Amino acid sequence: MGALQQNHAAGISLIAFIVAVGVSVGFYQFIYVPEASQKPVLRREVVEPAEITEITIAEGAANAENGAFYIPADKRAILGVSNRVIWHNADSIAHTVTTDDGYRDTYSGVFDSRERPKEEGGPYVIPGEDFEFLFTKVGEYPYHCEPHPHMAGQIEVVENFS
Ligand SMILES: [Cu+2]
Repeated sequence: MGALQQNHAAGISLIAFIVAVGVSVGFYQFIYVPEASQKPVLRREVVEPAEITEITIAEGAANAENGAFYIPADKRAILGVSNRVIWHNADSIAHTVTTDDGYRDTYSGVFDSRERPKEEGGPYVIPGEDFEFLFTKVGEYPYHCEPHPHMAGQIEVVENFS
């Protein structure tokens, strides 16, 4: 091989190397990274919101004439700020907090106090006790009490626009 041909071969190798690097970077940037970021990774403030949204289960709520059941019946929570909701049972009998439409949160599971294991207080929210649920998506979440269907409420989770 002459010096010119050696240079030529080296040039081709260099070009092949540059193309290979380019293909690898392209694969990583345009195929691998977008696929990896499709996994449902929740923002820290969504998993650990700074504030709690509180609902009270009213005294006498089992009675349909009571007028007050979940207080407030409609409540807005902000995703990443106050999307952890706690229901406190201020009544003297047990109630549930049960989704109307079978909503299952990808992080928290089914929105229903009856889904809780016994050691976490389930299935009922007994007098003086709490039920808490972390909503990780924007949406409207209607719910009711299973033994007392006249008890109805709704949580609306909105985006944080501040
Ligand atoms: Cu009830």
